[in-house]
Amino acid sequence: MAFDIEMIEKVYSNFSSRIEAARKLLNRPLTLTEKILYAHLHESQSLEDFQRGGSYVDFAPDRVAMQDATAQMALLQFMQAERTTVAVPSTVHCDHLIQAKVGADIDLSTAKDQNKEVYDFLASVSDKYGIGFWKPGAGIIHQVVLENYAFPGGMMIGTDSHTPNAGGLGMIAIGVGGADACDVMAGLAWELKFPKLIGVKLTGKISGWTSAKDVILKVAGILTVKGGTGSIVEYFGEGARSLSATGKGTICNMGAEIGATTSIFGYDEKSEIYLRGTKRGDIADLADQIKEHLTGDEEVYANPENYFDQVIEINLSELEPHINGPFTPDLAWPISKFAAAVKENGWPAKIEVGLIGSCTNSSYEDISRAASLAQQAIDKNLIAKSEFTITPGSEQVRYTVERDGFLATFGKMGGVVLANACGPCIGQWDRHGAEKQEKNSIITSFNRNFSKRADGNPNTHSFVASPEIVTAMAISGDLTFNPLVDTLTNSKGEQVKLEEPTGWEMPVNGYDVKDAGYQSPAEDGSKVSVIVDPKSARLQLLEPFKAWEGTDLKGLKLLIKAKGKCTTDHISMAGPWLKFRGHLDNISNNMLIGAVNYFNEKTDSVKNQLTGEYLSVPKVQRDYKAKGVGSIVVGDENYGEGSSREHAAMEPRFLGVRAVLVKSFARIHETNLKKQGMLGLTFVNKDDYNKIQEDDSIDILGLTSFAPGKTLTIQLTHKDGSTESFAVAHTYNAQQIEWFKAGAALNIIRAGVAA
Ligand code: MIC
Ligand code: SF4
Repeated sequence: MAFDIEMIEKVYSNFSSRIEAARKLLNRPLTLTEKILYAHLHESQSLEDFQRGGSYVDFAPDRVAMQDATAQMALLQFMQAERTTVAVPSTVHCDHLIQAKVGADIDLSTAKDQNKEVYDFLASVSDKYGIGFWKPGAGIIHQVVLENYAFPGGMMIGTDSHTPNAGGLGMIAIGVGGADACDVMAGLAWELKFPKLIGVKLTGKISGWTSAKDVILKVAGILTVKGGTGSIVEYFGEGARSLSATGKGTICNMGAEIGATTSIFGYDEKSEIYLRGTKRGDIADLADQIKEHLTGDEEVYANPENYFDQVIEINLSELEPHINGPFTPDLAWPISKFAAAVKENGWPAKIEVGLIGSCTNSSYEDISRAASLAQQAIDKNLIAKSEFTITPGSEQVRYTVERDGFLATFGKMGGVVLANACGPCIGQWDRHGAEKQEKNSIITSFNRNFSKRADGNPNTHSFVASPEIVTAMAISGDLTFNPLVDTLTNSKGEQVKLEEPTGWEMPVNGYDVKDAGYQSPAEDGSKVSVIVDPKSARLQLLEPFKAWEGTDLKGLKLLIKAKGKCTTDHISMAGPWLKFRGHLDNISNNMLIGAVNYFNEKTDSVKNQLTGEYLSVPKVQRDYKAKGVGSIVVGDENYGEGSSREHAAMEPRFLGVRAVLVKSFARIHETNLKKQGMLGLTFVNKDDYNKIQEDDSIDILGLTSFAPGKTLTIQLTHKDGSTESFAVAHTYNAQQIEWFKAGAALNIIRAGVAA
């Protein structure tokens, strides 16, 4: 079922010749990233067409993976492409829609009930078009992909920003919006701006309390949430070779939090151990034959400064465990400095809940190491002070760690095992008491900690750490506890210390699973019918967006000038809204409700320029739409960071916003806007952001000669009648300008099919 050895053979058979050609052309040794990218150039693209850095390049990915919350929109779009099957192996994973409330069994059956319509839709579309379907309960997309589909040297796109998790096994795996997935499944090339390269050299060896997670927590602190934008991060060095494949997966997974296009490690002994351990020895055999191509050239790693745009060196032997947060994943604290930071900033020291698992950290190694601490708590008469939950990443891991007794150990410590799904990580957490909005702290082994993300409470201070640290902190119940040096008082009044965690990289008795939760598609999908009830509140067939009217856009109203951080969670919140991911009209009612209005510092309260009233953002925009008035959204730095969800681009498009003008964009969101026929523009001079006033009427000029590399002009007419204008930049290439003109990229595919 799971892997496609023939496809992999085909990919590998191209490797040597392509890489040799690239080496000759560039006349220098190559990084691993370059090798895999060159090996996956689309046939329409010749090697000579481009040099590294900046330009758009067409690629031919080997696979597509989609999770349920984004697959709905991806597949609704794919259905319009009118193909009989997908052009590359693709899978759907039901993980995001399962709410965490009581525990695995009950939550899973409730989810199957509540989401039946959506699961049936996804299952039938998968069946029809030849897509592998992973049922609810099978696990979280990235863990299931790592265990079954990731392979060294491969290239995959996935409709989720943490798709880079597969980089742990040497794959270039990139998060995209559903429209990109739709293109690749329809057999088209996939375009990406050729990335910059950041090299991270790992020396030394990890030990004691430190784990792979701490590498990325440290890197996030160095590079910040923007620092990886437009770059692929390649890890190498003896330290890299000492990390397990799943540990590497954790590092690559959370590379999404620094905005990196993806992250990658080379193929090594640890990759081989993992492939063989997950019953994919035949892939390991094939990879062994072309080993030298599945890592960067020796000269590159010997003198990385000559081949990477930026090099970071981290000595794992000296790396301390880290805790990052609150509210942003790049606020990095070495554990020795954390207690002081908690006190100085007045963060609530009491830890309400510790949560381990998720797509980031739920390997056998993670769980066994965390369980070793839970066992110590039991042996040393310590009673965990915080609540504690475990979210396994896949049924295979869950089954194996249950068999090996770890889940029982957590149970004795008071832990609750949640379903193999995203649950609390994406606001699918029905946390008792969250509605009171009390200031409180939680600590998780997840990757993101934006405001309101876990439980909808803006006052929840969420911190991110390794599963080991989360477990130790949950035992202590206190953010100022440092397990490396501090003692705890046990139930007998004695002072006890937790020893360093221990665990196993791979299960000694192998992985096992009874029912992994996979369903293969029908041999002949033509007889499968996909039904969408026109009255459904959760699914809605798409109507094509209108083509551009061919003129400059004049008299647009300012919908909102967003202040500060505006992630996709602020633009299209998840949690309670996940249920509308297949219904564009309904989900549009959450548009930008989390963004802070610059003019009144409030969320979800903007001025309707036609009536003067302050109302919720979607309400105001619906009024503009009804009256045929276009609008514009203005934002700050790294606008749209976070998720791959294209709803954050489709909602404004659907409701009649014409342009999004910001200081800078996060990569996936910028592409999503372009694909949906929106204008995504950036200030040439960032201070021009200050010129925009609440009652402005805005013109976008220069569209009739819209061309790559050429700025457009914004003209503001202020309330007092005065005007100001300034230049704005864009990154549209010729093809993307066509998307804008056609009203959306999909309109072009549709026209192609019809022709
Ligand atoms: C996330 O971690 O934010 C999500 C939920 O997995 C998203 C995808 C989504 O919004 O459906 C992501 O990271 O892309
Ligand atoms: Fe799911 Fe959280 Fe991972 Fe996103 S980051 S895929 S919501 S577990």
